[in-house]
Amino acid sequence: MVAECIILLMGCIVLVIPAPSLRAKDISKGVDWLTRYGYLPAPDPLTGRLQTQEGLISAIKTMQRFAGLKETGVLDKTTLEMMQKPRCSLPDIIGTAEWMRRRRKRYAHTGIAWKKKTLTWKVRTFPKNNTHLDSNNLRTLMYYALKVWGDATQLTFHEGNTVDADIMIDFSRSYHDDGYPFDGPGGTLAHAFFPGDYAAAGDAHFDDDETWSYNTHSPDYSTDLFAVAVHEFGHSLGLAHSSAENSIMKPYYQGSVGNPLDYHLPLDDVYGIEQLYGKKLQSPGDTPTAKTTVQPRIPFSPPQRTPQQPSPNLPDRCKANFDAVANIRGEVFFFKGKYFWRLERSRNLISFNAAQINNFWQGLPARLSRLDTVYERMTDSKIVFFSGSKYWVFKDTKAEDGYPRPITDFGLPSDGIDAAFIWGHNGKTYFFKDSQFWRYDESSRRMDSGYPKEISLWKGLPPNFDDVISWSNGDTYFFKDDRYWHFSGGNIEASSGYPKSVARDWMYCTVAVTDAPKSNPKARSDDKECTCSIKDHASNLFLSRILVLSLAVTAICCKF
Ligand code: NFH
Ligand code: ZN
Ligand code: ZN
Repeated sequence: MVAECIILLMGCIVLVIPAPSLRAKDISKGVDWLTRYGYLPAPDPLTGRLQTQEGLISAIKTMQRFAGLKETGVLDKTTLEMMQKPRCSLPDIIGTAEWMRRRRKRYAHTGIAWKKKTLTWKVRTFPKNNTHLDSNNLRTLMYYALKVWGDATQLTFHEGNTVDADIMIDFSRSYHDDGYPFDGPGGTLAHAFFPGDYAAAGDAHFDDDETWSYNTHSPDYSTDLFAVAVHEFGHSLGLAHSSAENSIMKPYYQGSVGNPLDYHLPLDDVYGIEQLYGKKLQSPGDTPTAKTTVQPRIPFSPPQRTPQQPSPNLPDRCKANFDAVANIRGEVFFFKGKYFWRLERSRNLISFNAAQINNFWQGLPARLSRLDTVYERMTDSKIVFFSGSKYWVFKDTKAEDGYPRPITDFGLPSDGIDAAFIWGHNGKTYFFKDSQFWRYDESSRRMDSGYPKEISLWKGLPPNFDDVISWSNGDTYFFKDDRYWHFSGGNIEASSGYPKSVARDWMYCTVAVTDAPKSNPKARSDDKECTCSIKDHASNLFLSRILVLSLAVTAICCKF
């Protein structure tokens, strides 16, 4: 019974084997129970169905572990019976009315907070092979990452010397004695334990197989420790993931957040943490006493930057001519050879220097010399990579088992394609090769009839282009060499003034170009009216998506 009353929630995504099919009534009962008792945070509209299901399995496992049951991740008979037993005081933590009210917010929290306002922390183990961060800098970074939360609440943090500090910080790799092994470079970067009365509560673990750095656009494609630490400490204090656009509690790493000294919590996170610990009474600068007590005791020396000499083997981003371009969760990835660049949602390039595909996307053959196209699948947010006659399906940054498979699975010619994307106006996947294109329906996993058609239907577009993406507002961008074309909304004719320079408008290069005035790919000044009428049937799933995507679009083209 005691074990039953402990809640341990991992603030991370744990990959698990999918559960065999369960009865709908049992699932809904189980979900209710897990949500009521805080094992399952509010569903995340951003990450969608798949992660919710995985979150569910992981929550079931946690529940099973603490109930002393076999950790199957399945709502079997024993688990459901256990859920029907009487409970201790936990339901008071997340009252139904309060819970429903909170669910309308983007942020989510566990409802479980520390009962004290002063917390201690300690770095127990340091990164093993890190030249960027010595232990003093690392501790300073942790100090600032906690201070971010302290500045928004009445919480204060003290670096402790004992092994029983509230927030123990470790750098570990692979298996490290908590049942949540890390996964090597890339993938999961860190995890943290929510507050509670158990030993690991509040602790934060960072995957020591990552290359950690801070406030630097490092050439080795390192991960910004400060950004990840702020996220993890949010979990340590009781926050779950948020779907808000600019929240640090989003489940995806969003790149460096810049200088720790200038960083302020996004509003969504301020609201979230205030719900748990109350508002800050005075603004941080107002209290001289607070100021003296929170001054760092450790020096904050500038990062040791690796000299940024472009390696002769690395591709030049300003030459553009990308193999593939993909919009993955709102970020744009440009692939060339074995390398890629990543443009954050804020339109910052994470690094001017190319990163190795295999360091981030795991499961492609090391010898693969180039990709043809990449797209994020509408139905389950998995990412599909095409190269030659083969394709791979990725869940987050890892290839799933069973791949590569032949692209003839899609009904495509076996010798490779040029481009693929999801057209925001009908949710269909389009494949392009030479002067032809196909339309594919992901839900029925079939090519629509009447295809291939001629690319010339998209007016103003060259054949054999490199790739195509859709933008979050429903617009489409086609890329070929150093040029790109813009198609507004559901238009089938390129906007006027295009093509423009990819290097200049996407890659932050200064280039001599001949086209019209400097433009921002987001700008809609040269939009044309859509000329066709609504024809395509939209599924329910798609409808909800299209509402977000294209409120401004009045017509959908039927030609395709
Ligand atoms: C993370 N998490 O590692 C990622 N996400 O973006 N890799 C999360 C931490 C980031 C811990 O509390 C895990 O939530 C991965 C995957 C948000 C700092 C999305 C691939 C799982 C680059
Ligand atoms: Zn997280
Ligand atoms: Zn761990």
